[in-house]
Amino acid sequence: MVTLNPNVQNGGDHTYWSVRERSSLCSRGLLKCVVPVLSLLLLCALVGLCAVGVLYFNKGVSLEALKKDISRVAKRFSEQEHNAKETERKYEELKADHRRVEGLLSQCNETCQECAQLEERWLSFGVKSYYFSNNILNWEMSRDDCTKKGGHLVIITSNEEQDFLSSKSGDSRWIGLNDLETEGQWMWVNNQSLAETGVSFWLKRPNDIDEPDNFRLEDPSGENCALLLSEYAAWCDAPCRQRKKYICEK
Ligand SMILES: [Ca+2]
Ligand SMILES: [Ca+2]
Repeated sequence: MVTLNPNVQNGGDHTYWSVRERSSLCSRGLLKCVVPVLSLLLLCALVGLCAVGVLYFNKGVSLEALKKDISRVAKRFSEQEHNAKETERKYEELKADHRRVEGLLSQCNETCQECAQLEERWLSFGVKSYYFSNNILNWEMSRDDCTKKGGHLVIITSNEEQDFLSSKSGDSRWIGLNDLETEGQWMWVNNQSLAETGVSFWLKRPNDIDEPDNFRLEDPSGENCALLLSEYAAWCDAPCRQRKKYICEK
């Protein structure tokens, strides 16, 4: 510590001002050292603050982008979910269509098989073939259907033929015999009379009226068409408008 005496002259003045100058110089040097350091620190602080600001901004931007991405993904997921449900709905519809088509195909196959069976229902006996219908028609429609099939209602001309048809018939069936034109005058569909063929198989009832009886209770016009009764292996006359199975021949 330097103690200065203001009363000291000459040499004393020199010492006093030297100390003051040194002190002043030292303060200025210290100031010169501190200011840059403080400036540097301030600069660093500013840079740091800017860096933090940039980072914060970037994080904010990233967060916004992330939110947008999440929103986009959620929207896409929702669309995919909707598409999946739509696809599932269409799949169920296709399955229903498939079942329906299978049903139709099955019906078609059954029909085709039935057609094939009908075609195969032409049974051969001797030199002739016989068709035993599954459908039922009145006598005239039966006659016409046999014609469409390339044949005619059956004409029975022998015991063997009668036995064969009776054994295969399984039901009452129209045959090609009628007395439509003249009551009691039975004619085959080829215009040959029953008397000409030489054989007949009318049902006989020991204790009742034999066939043909031209019974008129059901049809006042009588019974003018002939049925083969497989149960009795015999014939009867019946109202022509009745719907029955029938036998074609070709
Ligand atoms: Ca008759
Ligand atoms: Ca009768």
